[in-house]
Amino acid sequence: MTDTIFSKIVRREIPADVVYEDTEVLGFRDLNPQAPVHVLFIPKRPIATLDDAIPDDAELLGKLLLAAAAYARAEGFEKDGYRTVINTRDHGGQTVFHIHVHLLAGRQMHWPPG
Ligand code: DGP
Repeated sequence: MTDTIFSKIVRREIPADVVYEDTEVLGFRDLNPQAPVHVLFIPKRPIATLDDAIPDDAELLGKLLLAAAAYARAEGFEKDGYRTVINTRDHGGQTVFHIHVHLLAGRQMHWPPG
């Protein structure tokens, strides 16, 4: 897949407000936050979209979700709750083609989304 801005963030070629990191996952604040807390969790090894994920990616995808949950718990959001979102391609609203989980917290979310 082609390089995206998120791979540049992983390589520290452009700055980001990194709030979570382990060997395979990076979490950093979204540039355009949609909630008081809006963090993006990405695998350091890029996958373009959820649709591009294959069975061999299952463990990595699981780690992505568990990283978001661990961060939310560490920040104390688990009691009130939070939202996790993966946008996929055009109709999903995806703009950066390096898979990412949005973690939104700190306010009441509504359903259905727009
Ligand atoms: P999506 O629409 O699901 O592809 O979300 C992409 C998000 O990435 C969007 O909410 C804005 C954020 N974003 C785009 N470029 C940058 C950047 O350079 N730095 C950071 N921190 N966030 C970015």
